[in-house]
Amino acid sequence: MRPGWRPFSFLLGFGFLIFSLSCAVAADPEMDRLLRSPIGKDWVTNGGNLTNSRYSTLKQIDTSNIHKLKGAWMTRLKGSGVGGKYSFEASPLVKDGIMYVVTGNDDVFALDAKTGAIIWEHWSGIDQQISTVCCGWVNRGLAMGEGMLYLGQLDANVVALDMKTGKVAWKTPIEQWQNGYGITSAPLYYDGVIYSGITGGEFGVRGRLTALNAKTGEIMWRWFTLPGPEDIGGETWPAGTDHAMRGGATIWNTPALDPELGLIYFAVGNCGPDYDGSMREGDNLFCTSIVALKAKTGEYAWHFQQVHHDIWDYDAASPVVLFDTVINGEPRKGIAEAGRTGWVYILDRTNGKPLIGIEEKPVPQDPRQKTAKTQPFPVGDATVPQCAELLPGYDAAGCIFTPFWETPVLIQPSGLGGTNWAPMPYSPDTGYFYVPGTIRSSAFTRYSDKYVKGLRYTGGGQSAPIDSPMFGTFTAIDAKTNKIAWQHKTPYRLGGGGGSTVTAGGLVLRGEPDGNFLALDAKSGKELFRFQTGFGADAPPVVYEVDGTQYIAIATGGNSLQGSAYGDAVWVFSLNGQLGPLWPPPPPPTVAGPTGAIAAGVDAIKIGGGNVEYSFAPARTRIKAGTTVTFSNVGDIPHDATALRLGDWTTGALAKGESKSVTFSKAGVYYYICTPHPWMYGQVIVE
Ligand SMILES: [Cu+2]
Repeated sequence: MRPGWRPFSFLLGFGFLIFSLSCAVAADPEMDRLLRSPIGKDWVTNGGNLTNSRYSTLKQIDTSNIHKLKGAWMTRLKGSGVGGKYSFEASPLVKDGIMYVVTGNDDVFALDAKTGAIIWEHWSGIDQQISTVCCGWVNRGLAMGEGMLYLGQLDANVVALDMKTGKVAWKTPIEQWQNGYGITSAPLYYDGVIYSGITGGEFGVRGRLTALNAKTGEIMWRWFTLPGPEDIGGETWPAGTDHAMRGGATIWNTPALDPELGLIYFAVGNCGPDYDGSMREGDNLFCTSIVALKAKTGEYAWHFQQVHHDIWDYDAASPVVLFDTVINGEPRKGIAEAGRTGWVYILDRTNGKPLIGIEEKPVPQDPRQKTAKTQPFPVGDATVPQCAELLPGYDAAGCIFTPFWETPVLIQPSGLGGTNWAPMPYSPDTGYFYVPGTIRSSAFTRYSDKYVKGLRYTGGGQSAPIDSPMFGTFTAIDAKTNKIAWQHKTPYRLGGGGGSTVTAGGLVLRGEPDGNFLALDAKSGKELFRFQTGFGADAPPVVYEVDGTQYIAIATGGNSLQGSAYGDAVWVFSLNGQLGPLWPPPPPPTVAGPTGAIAAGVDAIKIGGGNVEYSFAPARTRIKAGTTVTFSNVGDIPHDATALRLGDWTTGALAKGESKSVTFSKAGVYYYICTPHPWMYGQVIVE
């Protein structure tokens, strides 16, 4: 042995001792233990535990007795987040008999999980004028630890509340909403750190994961999803330009974390500008990717890109799911994510390599869009159709990865489909993922767009043709093969809101946009239970236990993008519940286009009124030829009215309070949309 090794090894040993001491004093060891454990009595983080698998080990309620389920309680949250501009998608958290839930207005309520009585409430007081909300006012949930609750707000603040009182403990802006940023994802708490994503992919932002000290709110590190020229991935953007600095790549959902591997995982959203790839030649990392970082330091570990050089708004927006499996007799550590492409991407979470197989295949090219030569095609089945039919009035239709330029091209998947923000659970009993999907065609077009800080920057648009069908699928995907085990066609689009949860009692639990809460047999898909909640049921359920009784909870408050009935209710079910169903609310639309009665002779159309924001009122009007119609923005964010077919007119962007008039001289049926919010439809019938 060489001299000099001894003091060196002594120093090493000493360093190790300090390190283990600092590990031993975890800030909240009980919470860390619950987060690492299978999901039991408490539901302590958005995805149930660090895996995001949403698999509850509770089995008092099972396939044999689910038919006896009734409402245990239903509580209205005092009008918080009620209105067409909001979505209620949060997973309630439950710990020690208390439920914590956040609404689309970032308001937080603590409820007695047994009775539904409100214990405290925290009103966010959030600025109602935020003009950079992309896709409805929504908050997907909370995190908890160290006696605090954590939430990300639409104004890009991360906030900590005292769990006992709801009082603000700290508040950290991780960006400014005026620059296009916001937060809609539930944060993740683990080992003294809060991890938060950020939104703004439609506003030319630079996406990032932010790690904050859970005790103080201090920002510890940031990892940018868009690399600088010298960073890993920097070569996938054109040299000498700064397009990467406004390339979107936001994080829409809660990360997962593997404490043994020391890695944090998350899905990254679409590239910006969404539909114009002409100036950003290259694969554009880390848009539409699954990324793994070292959880302590934020150092890059690996990535897998689902769509190269995205021009279709094909986010990876659903939370990543960690699962363990056996393939060819070998135990493997898996990670999976359901994409907007309609595929589930299944990888080895130690290294990011495909676990089952994903092939790079040549795809159609358009040099103007600088399309990638190949795209990844996962082995197995897609959960939604990936080709669009040609419809009257359109020149072109194509399949997934078909490019487009200024002439509209019909493509599937589109809109919120295949799977958007909704979570996908995994059951170790069945070995299935449960995947919600949206089926809809849209016409994609590219136009040139100028980047202005804080304004929309999408470089094109997509809208579903008038009267074209919109519906969904709910699919069990076998994790060993990536093939469909069973599939239901659903009357409404799934995968925007919603999502499901699976239990050791053999049940898959989910809401339906028409207000129904459903329980299915996890193995066969057979529907076992259906209960009308009275409001759009577009949130993923959670499962918990208090005093020996198992409960199932779901937030029912509708969804602005689905058009499901809004409200402010939390429903909780149990086997000894006493409450029956409510009257069904109006169902969401199943074809694209304007809805509602045709107003006679109305020539003043309000945009964004009545707290609905994403609407024209009246949406349909019948007028005489030669009438001048005035469009007025009475909402909070910029809107427009732009011809969809027949004619070529637009009001241009109207800020709050602005109006513009359009004269309709010729008879005909004129459809229009709001270009930043293409799910807003209007119709002028001219006679
Ligand atoms: Cu709009």
